[in-house]
Amino acid sequence: MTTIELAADPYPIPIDPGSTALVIIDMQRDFLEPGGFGEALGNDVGQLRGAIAPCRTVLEAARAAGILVVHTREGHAPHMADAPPAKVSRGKPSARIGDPGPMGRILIRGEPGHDIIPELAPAAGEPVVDKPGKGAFFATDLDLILRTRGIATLLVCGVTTEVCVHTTIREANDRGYRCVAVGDACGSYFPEFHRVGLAMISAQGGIFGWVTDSAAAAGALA
Ligand code: TIU
Repeated sequence: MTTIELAADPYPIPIDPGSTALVIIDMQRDFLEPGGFGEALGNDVGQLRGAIAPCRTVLEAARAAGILVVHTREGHAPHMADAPPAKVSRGKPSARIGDPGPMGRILIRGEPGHDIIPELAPAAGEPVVDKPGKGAFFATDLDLILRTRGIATLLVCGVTTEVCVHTTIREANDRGYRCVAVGDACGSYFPEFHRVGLAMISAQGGIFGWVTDSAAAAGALA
């Protein structure tokens, strides 16, 4: 076991690459490109693009270091029997989940909008976890994948900071994983929610985990 120290808030965290996974949350066209779910909810999708390059930096470092990389995607089956009406009917979006859009049916598996953006396309052999909810552990086999590989620590990137990244980190923390959010590799439609979302993770001595940045994470894995 090799241990490396990763600079983070609220204090540096020792990392064993052999028991560490990179989890990239929902870097899908539906959230990052015009015409998808994020825009249908009334959001400026351009707010998320700053997370792409930092995500790529960490992804390349993780691949070079040989650590497990897991990608997640939020979405529903074409029949939508897994889409709770309470989720589908929420708010006043310009298009609802399952409606046709320029990238296919909104947030539906198999449609172009559901794909991960090309810049962060999964490599062969990297697990892609399809999730119906905001958290990546709910109704998925993520916990089984991580435990099977002996993973204890998660580096977490993706979108959006205060929604799917936060929910996943909270779920993981309760399951006993050490979570490190890679702050600049996360993004929100609301800069203030991004800032406060990260602060909420590392506050109180790291109540949900740690926060680092892409340069520190990539440097530690090099
Ligand atoms: N709306 C929003 O901020 N996020 C989501 O609906 N899903 C994810 O965060 N992936």
